Amino acid sequence: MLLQILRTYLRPYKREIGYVMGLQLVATIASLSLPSLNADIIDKGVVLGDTAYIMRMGGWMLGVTVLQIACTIAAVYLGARSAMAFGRDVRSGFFRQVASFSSREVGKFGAPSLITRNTNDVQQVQMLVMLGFTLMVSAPITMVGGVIMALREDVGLSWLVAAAVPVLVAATGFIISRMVPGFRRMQRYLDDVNRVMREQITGIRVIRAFVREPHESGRFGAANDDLSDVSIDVGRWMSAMFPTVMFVMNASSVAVLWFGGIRIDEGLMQIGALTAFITYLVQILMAVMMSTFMLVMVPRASVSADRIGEVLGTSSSVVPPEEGITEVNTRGGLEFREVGFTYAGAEHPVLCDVNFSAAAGQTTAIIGSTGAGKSTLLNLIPRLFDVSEGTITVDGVDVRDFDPEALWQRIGLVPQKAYLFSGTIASNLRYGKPDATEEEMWEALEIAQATDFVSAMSDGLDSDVAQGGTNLSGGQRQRIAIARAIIRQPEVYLFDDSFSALDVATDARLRQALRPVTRDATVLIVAQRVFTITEADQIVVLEDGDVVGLGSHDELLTTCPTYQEIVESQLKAEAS
Ligand code: DGT
Ligand code: MG
Repeated sequence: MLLQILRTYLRPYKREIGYVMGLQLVATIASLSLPSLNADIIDKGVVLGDTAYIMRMGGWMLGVTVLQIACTIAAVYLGARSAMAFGRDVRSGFFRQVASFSSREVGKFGAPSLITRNTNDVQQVQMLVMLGFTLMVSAPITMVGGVIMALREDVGLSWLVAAAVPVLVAATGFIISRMVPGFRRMQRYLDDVNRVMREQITGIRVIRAFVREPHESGRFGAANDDLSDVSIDVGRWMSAMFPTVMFVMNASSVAVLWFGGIRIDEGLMQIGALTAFITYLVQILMAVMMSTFMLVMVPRASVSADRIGEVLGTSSSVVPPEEGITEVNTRGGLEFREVGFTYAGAEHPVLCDVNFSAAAGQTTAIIGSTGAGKSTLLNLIPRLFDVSEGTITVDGVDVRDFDPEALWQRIGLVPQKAYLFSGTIASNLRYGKPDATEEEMWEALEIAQATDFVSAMSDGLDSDVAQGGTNLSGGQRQRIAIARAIIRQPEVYLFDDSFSALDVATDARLRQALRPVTRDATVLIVAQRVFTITEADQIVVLEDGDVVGLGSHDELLTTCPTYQEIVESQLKAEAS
């Protein structure tokens, strides 16, 4: 999965990657030539007292150094830019994929997990890409080239390279193998901390009300302790890393000096060659260490890549048609034909054999106890889910044959949980109609009985709305959501229990004001209060997903026992 993501998302940056590799190649060769030049200066210049030679070679060294620095800077700059662009592309691809999901897929992953995947996990892969850019070329060339150059300086000491490299690999490999499981656990505990924290923030009022703070602090404390314990554990090994590497490097430098000294004594080697040999050895060991370090990141990044790929590879269960219908000339209202629906993973269907039709200009009410499947029924119309059986038609066309945009354009949904976006009242209303004028907005607010409180807010239409609309009351939120649907002037209005948070008088006024607006539209109202729906053209009575009654208020009163029960219970509640 890692490879696949890298291949797909790095393809547009092929050219940049080529440049990075080229620059790295030049920089690596330059840095490999420096110690050998230095050795020449010492052996042929300093020892013989040839100042001109020293100046000339010194100039060369300076030039090579400048070249190396310039190439490295350019390579790091280009590499970082490409790696960041790679991350941006993955995130945007991820976002587009998630945006195409239906509620079913979002429910499968869960919102918090989707967020971590698109931030933290992408970052892990991005980090690997960045490190890869730096090391891909320089590490192998330094290792191979370093060995060749060191041998050129002195073959007699080559066994030191052969000894130091395996020691370093073994030492760092051991330390890293201790850290990897820690990394993995760290990721999981990080998830836990995030989850507990999230739950607490969203549930803070409930926690206060039920005096659960000590319990919740304990829960957070446990997750937090787990995370810090494993971090400390990893940190301990990490802190052992640097001294170990330095020890191996310094010990091998000492060994080079020791054995090199003997060889110099015997006249087999020159001083310059010795210094160059040490530098090459350090360069080789550095390259080995960095490569090992990169190898650690591979399992981590591949776990992340799997998590990203899982989302990228999930296609929405609500598939838009290849060539969706955009134009329909007839206005045929809405029809449910033998509709059945089962939630993914659920044993029993939530809706069975639902049949009814609602013509344009008609109001259909849906009533039933909680959990009867009313919201589910409404959500099937804009294809938040797709029916498991049967068909739903709007204007005589199966909703699955519509172009999604065209379908949604026809529908104004006021969800049961009125969700508002952070921004202003106006920006929220513009979700319904992007080019709405101020007059249109006030008009919609007037119908939704929201004018009073919006004009009472300090900035009117430009008043701030917090994320989720939390700075408004439930009833205020509902009315803004209703205005958002009205402003769009759809053909089909879907009100999911949208009047429940309104007092009886406001409810009545709102419905009164809605009547002229919805004259030619199909209206579906889910309601709890019988009072809200007595005037509806037809009432659908749902019980456990079955339609047990269909007709007007008066008809149902005589024919449908379930409806009678609901009416009676509400009358009794009112009387008492
Ligand atoms: P309400 O709003 O409390 O008056 O109830 P309804 O009638 O709107 O009920 P609805 O359609 O939300 O739920 C019907 C049944 O479906 C209920 O047993 C819970 C279940 N259900 C609702 N949403 C989901 C879901 O996302 N996944 C699964 N597996 N089941 C769900
Ligand atoms: Mg509901």
